[in-house]
Amino acid sequence: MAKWQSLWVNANLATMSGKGAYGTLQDSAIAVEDGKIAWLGSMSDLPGSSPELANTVHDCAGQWITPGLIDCHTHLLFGGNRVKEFALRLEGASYEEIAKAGGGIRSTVAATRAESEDELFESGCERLDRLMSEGVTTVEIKSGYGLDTESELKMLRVARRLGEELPVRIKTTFLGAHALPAEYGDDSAGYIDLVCTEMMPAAAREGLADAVDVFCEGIGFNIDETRQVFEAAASLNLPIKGHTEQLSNLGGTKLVCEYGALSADHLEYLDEVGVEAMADSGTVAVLLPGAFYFLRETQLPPIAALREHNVPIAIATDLNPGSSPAQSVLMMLNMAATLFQMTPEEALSGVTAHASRALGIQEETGTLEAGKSADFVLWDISEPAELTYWIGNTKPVQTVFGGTVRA
Ligand code: DI6
Ligand code: FE
Repeated sequence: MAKWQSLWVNANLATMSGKGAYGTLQDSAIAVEDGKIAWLGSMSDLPGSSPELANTVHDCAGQWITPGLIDCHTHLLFGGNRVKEFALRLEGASYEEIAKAGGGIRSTVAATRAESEDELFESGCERLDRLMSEGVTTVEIKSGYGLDTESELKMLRVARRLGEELPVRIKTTFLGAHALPAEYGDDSAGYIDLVCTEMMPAAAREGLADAVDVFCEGIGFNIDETRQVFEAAASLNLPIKGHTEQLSNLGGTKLVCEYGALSADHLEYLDEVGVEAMADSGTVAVLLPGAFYFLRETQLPPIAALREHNVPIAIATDLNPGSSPAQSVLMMLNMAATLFQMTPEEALSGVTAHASRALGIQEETGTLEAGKSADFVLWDISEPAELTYWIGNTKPVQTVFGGTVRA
């Protein structure tokens, strides 16, 4: 028999698929060939001794392996920061008041437009490195701080380039409908028209968008405008996601579900009708505890109802300068548990199996299963719940992306 390229032995696997807590396989091994998981199972089922079976053998000495972590909702590319706005909010100004006064997203748009592709790439690299240092192997990156055709395309090109130059999988989302840019005054209709007839088709033509998202909100876009954007996405065969029910309930979640959305995200103000719509359409609920925390929100997302209807729940950083300057996925696991009372197992599913579904890449990554990309992380922990338990500074022993150990 030909040898496998590499083999990890004496590990406990949190496969995040199959039966039992964390889909655990104790005292097990993972074999890798051509960037994929070629085999996994119990040490006692290995068809020979390790050195005979693979060219490279890694002894995990009883440590744990999880799937590579997935941050399925970020706005990782932006110019500047909003530290001054943070100070204003601490003095009592609300996020919405700041947005209405022309600050908020618009101030980041000005700073992002002013940066070159190389500048955006550089700061993006730094943030991405921080996520990757915690075992993240897939990151979704949204546009939405350009808000004119060239600047939106610039953001998406930079996101693609990050995926080409760094050992990480990047999925891009076109979020042209994030806010109304200042030069449009109150001409929302005119701007949505630009998004649908110019920006989105251009992004699609260049293959720059893996999905389309809308900020459906009082300070974002209304239901009719959101529908228009989704119609345009559907005509370009682009999958849909939505920022819905974050600050109020406009019924955006029900709408995204009509379009078979991959995910509906935020959801603090989601009601029972919305939860049922999600269950019917198989849409993933992406919860963003960093934004909940940083905006000092008190309205909790309807976790119990989501559980009851078996809606898969993902967790992400929402990494952005305004509502969630969160650069740690593991910190979000802890917040999901402490703020949302999710179990450590639900939290870990939220950044692995369920996060892959939120990006439509569940056949490729998100669980440890033969045939999937060999994206996994070795941890020096006594049990998987430790990943949720510690607040900050848990680092992997090793991260493997597409079968290659990341430096
Ligand atoms: N909701 C959010 O939390 C981010 N975007 C959105 O639609 C915040 C974006 C920002 O404040 O810059
Ligand atoms: Fe967001």
